[in-house]
Amino acid sequence: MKLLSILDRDKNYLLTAEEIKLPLALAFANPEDALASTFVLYDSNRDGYITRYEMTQYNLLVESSDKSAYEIWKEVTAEFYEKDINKDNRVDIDEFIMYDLYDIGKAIANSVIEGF
Ligand SMILES: [Ca+2]
Ligand SMILES: [Ca+2]
Repeated sequence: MKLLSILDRDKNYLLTAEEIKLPLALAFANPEDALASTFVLYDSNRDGYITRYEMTQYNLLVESSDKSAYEIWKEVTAEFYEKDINKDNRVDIDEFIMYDLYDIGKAIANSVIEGF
């Protein structure tokens, strides 16, 4: 799961002012810290790398239950290969941050942000 999908509660790939105000204020203050705290949610054995297995475990926990484990596995595989920039079969914190910041940047550019 991407940070964007946590912020974008109605899942329309646009962030409204209400959706982003608090988390984004925090993220602007320290985007790397905000993402680093997401990273440790995935890295269950705390070795500093997210494996495809760890990402699958996490998504099985947080995804809605109407998806089969196989569907989640397929989604994770696609997301994992996008995130694993140097193709060493694990995602480190730099790869994780780069991927999410790019995504959030796009969403902000797409959004009409009132009062921000
Ligand atoms: Ca790990
Ligand atoms: Ca990697």
